[in-house]
Amino acid sequence: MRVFQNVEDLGDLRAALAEAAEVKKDRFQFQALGRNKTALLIFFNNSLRTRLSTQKAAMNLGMNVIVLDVNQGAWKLETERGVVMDGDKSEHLLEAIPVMGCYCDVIGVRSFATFENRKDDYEEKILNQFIRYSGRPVFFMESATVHPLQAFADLITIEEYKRKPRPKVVLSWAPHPKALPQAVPNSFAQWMNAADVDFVVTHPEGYELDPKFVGNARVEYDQMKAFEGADFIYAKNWSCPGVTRPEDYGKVLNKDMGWTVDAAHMAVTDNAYFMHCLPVRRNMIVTDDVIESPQSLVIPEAANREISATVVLKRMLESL
Ligand code: AN0
Ligand code: CP
Repeated sequence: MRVFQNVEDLGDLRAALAEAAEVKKDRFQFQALGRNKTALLIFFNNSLRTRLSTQKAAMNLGMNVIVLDVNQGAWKLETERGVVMDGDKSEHLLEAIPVMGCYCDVIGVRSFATFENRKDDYEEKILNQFIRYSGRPVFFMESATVHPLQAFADLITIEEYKRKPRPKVVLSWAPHPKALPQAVPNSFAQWMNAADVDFVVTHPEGYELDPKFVGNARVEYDQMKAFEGADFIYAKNWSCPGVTRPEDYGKVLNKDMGWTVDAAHMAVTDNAYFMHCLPVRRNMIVTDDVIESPQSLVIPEAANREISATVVLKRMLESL
């Protein structure tokens, strides 16, 4: 595997889930694969889980790991061609990327949406430059539009906890004070569409996800109705994707606290599990009692980030 961005990059999803279960039985069984190989993890944005779980995954496989926080200690990077670099940016991405490629065998990159320009974000301008110019396999650690390591971990978690062959999974928008990217809901929708689940998306009007990710998934604007009989509730805030009104891209259009996932919402489900990728703002997205309940899977989900990253790095090492 040379690029890990979309669910299709894993090929057969059942086989990938079986591989994840195999890795989970003994996460150190492939130590020899990574000997004398180096993973470089580049962060343009903050992270707790992705940073730790991906580093751990690389170590499980016997790799060496270098982590670079671009905004702490590296030169400030220009990303546009044609710019006269007389400002505060000392280096261009077009030199920095191949240089980074010299020191590693695989590269992971986190670079969030900037919300400056929908087209640039949805064309994955930054990550595509890493793919093109690094000369290395590249895996997405949350890009402008996708967070596949999270979605893979979420699917592993659903596989582990489902109580029926085809569970009802609901992706629910929830309120948040700041504008957040669409990467997590985009990938979650893409992966659920590929998995064997009954998938429903619920959000206020104006928050329609890009058709490229949401596909033909059922959209229900009445959140309570969407929750009825659900087996898994996956809460997440996202800012306006700008599908119907491009001028609203990246804006916070709604802060309606009626969408916060609380006990009354959970009561209409089929004793559903609660999921969130974290970090989560309590009593905005979800109430204390729901996230602390026995039905909350937020910690097992985070733990499975190590498993999804181990499978992805293993696949990349096998293709070197
Ligand atoms: C990010 C987001 O919503 O995409 C990262 C989530 C994994 N969250 C924040 O920036 C708070
Ligand atoms: N879920 C997730 O990716 O968390 P971090 O932003 O802390 O890496």
